[in-house]
Amino acid sequence: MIPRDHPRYGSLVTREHLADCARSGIVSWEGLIAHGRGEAFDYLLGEKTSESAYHAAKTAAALLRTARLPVISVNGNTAALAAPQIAHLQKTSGALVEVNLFHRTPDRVRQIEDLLQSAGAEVFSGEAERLLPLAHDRGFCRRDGMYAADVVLVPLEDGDRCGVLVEMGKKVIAIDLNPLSRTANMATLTVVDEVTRALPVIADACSLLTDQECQHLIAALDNKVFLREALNKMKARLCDALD
Ligand code: PTJ
Repeated sequence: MIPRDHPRYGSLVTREHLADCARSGIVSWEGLIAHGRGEAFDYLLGEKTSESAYHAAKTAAALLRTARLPVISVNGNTAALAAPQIAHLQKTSGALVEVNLFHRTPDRVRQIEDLLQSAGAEVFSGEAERLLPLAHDRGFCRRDGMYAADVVLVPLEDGDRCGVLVEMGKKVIAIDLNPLSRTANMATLTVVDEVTRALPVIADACSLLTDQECQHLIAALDNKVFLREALNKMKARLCDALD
């Protein structure tokens, strides 16, 4: 249906895929709106990984590599967009992969776990309990998984849970194209990049970084700097467009 020579071919194919995933239940209808917001911010970034985002992704790898119990939290959008990249990151980081949903139904959890498993991820599954102090269903997680984790990666998150995880003393890594979002500002570290671009950079860095490089990256971590650099990048592109 989508002509290959369309200038926005890649973006249209992704939209079509997400719409299919919404029809099958993997992505929530609200997830399509979240994707549109992400696309708008990615336009402002030039749809490329910036130098600053690359550095943030390496720092994310350092946090995952040095964690006692790292967990990758997966929602519907992340599974639909990046199940193979999640499986790859799990292999290089050794993190647990746990599904955590805002619009939670047993059927969606099962569908997303199946999709991740068919992409090669080993999913930490089983009975979830309401362990996080949240009024909505993101409060459900596993006692030996996200609840016990010291580092949690949260791609495409909304702010509430991020804040709660930080209050619980965990290091939270967000992947979020919006540097103004509550999640981006509450996280320990935010990679301001598109999830399918960010995950492979983090995964490769997990394999390549030495222990000493991990320590240096963590010691230099200042999330405000990463957020400011992302905003400056967007500002510069807007100013260039006006010239
Ligand atoms: O699957 P569920 O039920 O858990 O629901 C998931 C959604 C995405 C609906 C839920 O987490 C949500 O409402 O998220 P928000 O509050 O819209 O936040 C999503 C953030 O991710 C926004 O700041 C978007 O800019 C950003 N975003 C969207 N697409 C991408 C992205 N960031 C990185 N890569 C993307 N592809």
